[in-house]
Amino acid sequence: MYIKILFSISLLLFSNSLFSQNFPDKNLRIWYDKPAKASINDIKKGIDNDAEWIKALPVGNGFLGAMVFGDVNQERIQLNEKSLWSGSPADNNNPEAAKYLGEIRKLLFNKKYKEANELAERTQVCKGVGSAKGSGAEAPYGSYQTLGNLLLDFGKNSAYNNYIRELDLNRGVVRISYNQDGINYQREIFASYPDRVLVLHFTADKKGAINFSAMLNRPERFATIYDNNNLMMYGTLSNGNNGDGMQYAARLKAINSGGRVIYSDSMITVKNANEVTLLLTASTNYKQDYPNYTGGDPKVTSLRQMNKAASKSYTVLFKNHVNDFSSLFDRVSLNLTTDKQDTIPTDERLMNQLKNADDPYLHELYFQYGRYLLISSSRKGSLPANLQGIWSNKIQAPWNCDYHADINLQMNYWPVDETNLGDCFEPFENLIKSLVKPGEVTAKVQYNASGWCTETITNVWGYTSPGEGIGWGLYVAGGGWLCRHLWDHYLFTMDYKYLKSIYPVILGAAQFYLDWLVKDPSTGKLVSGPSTSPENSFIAPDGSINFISMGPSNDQEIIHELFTNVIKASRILKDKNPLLTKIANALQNLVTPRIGSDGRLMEWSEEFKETQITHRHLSHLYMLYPGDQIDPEKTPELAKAARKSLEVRGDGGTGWSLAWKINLWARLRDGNRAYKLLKDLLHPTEDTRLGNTGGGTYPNLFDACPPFQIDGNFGGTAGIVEMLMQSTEHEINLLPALPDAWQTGSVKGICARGGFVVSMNWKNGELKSVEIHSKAGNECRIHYKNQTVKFETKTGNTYKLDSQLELIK
Ligand code: FUC
Repeated sequence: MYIKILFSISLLLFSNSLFSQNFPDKNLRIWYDKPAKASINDIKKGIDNDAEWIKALPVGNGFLGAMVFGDVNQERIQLNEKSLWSGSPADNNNPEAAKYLGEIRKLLFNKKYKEANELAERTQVCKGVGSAKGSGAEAPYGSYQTLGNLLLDFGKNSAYNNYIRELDLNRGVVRISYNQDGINYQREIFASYPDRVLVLHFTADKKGAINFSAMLNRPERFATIYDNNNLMMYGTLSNGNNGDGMQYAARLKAINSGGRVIYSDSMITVKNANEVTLLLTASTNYKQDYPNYTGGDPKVTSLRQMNKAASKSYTVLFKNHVNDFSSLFDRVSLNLTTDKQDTIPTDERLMNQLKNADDPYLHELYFQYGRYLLISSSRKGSLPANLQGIWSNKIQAPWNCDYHADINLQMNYWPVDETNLGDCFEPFENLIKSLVKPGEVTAKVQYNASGWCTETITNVWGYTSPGEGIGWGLYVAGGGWLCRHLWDHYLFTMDYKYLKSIYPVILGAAQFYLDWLVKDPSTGKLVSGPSTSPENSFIAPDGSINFISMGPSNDQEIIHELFTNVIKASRILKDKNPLLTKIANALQNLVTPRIGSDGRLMEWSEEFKETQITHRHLSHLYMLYPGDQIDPEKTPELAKAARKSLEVRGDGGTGWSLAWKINLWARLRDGNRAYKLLKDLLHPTEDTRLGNTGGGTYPNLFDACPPFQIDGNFGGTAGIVEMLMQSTEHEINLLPALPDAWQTGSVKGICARGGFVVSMNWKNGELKSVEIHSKAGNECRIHYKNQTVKFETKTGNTYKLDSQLELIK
């Protein structure tokens, strides 16, 4: 391969980019000309309507989340606090499991799949009720739960006009405006990270025109009281053992100019005010081996937060929020169309796609919305984004709204570094670190192994045991997959201190697999098992349907990648741990996936027929994406096999499955197919029934699994990056999968592995110029079409290359 070496020593460029003139920043908004129905009388009776909830607009600061309905006469703000979980820590490790491992492996090696699966189902699942099959609200596993509702009654019934409800993506603010009885009203709502408060600001263009009552409620387990000049809602959730679990408190305060504010134990009444600011704070006594959750009294914590926020004016709160939010959001801009006309409400835009219209502006919006959602649901100090980010209106949430480590949790963080939101990674890092201790117990009890492991599901209580069924709950590769993201974050940041802090975690995971892997007696090679290829099943030669086998491709790929990364990390850190020799030896002896007789990449070590050929999971394609062991140019045979697998799998599936496919097709350099999948992901739907097909997008642009699941949003955002730029630790590949529909455009501020920030523009499908900012002073290697160049960089400097990949002086 020919690589041109560019000399950049004297070519250091503008630290303040001139180039940015080519990137018109847009004011992006999602907007509607009608409210989502608040139906607060139904809500008071405990009747919720998901069909309206998926029209409401989300705000969040990583700790607090809210869904704003924007109804005129009665408003509903559905509330969340990220740590609000029922349940409690529990021991679900199965002490009987380890002694059957040998027998199950033997059965599998002897191709007695049915017997092995039956024995595994009896012996390898967790002890106790586990996640209660995704209905854990009253079990120790628990469920993430809604904090409740802020319900506003404006006491009016008259008609209104000029209605607009919008989410201003650049500022992270929801705005509602309308005219009623000749008066122009406006509401502004945001969740502030610096001030840890939800803020609602009400104005009108006529004095004394603001009247409403405000209540707090919850579907269960709540009381309200007047306390310290606040309306306070508080309660205690179930610990899953018929006892008291987590405590929470939420506080509401009204600050008025003009008129009056009257508090009672059940509501706040605002009369004839000119302007009102409502502040809402909330907290729980969550305490776990996790930074920042120290278990304080939530009534005290929420009061402290309230008093702090209330000492600031609305203008200051607004400014603090916008500065904070925009400092993250504005790092990246994407332009796929010169059409800045934003005259079509977002729900109509979604529907218009059915008329087969290409709408690159919608793709820009969707891309940036993913970034908006990540900033809103994952901030330093908070828990990571769960299955619904931070937004759930349920007491029993779908799948407990937990953390699934067989794709979903990882997908939530696919766009984090690429889209310049590395600051939002910390909650994920901390969750993974917090799993080491309980995961060591699971490794020991369940498998008699050292190191740590975790499986398909986890919650805020440190759950690392398998689930209750082998088909979906047994997945020892979960921990290894999580570790990919710890290492990958290093590749983006090149932060030595960070690498040091995660090294013991990835080494501990590798240690587990060293104990776990066994020699296949027929080949002498190392295989993982008994294990599943996430949630897929196969038909054994005797016709039985089975989940577990030895050496499923996904396990082998993940373990291979982990061992490789641990060795790389050890070299950087100059670690000489004796385990490393063992890891290096095991790596040499590890089975890697094969291509089957039908040309597909094999999902299992044998050519089994899958029960469902179009299954939503794409686990064996892990090494194509998120992994990087398959590349059309470097490993063309494997790439061809992966393509065949994808073709046969088809284009259907859940939202997250479609999102994964965007990334996979982009990695195969097929921009038009990736684009097709993006359009499939954006297919409008209002179906909220739990299912494993029918993915699409709700009117508020939330991803439909269905039901709402946020992974598809994040996977979609990551996929758009993959279409425009791909990177490994060695190379940045520009416009690798540009679809015909995006022939002209620009992107600013996306990040590449190796510590680079990339901005570029292209016209008629051809690169015009690219700007590379070096954060770590690494050598930069750029690939575009069939050209590769490389040049030295200095930390903090920016380099500009023209369409021929020549450095511009
Ligand atoms: C995995 C998927 C399901 C769903 C659930 C939360 O188990 O197979 O489709 O996304 O996670």
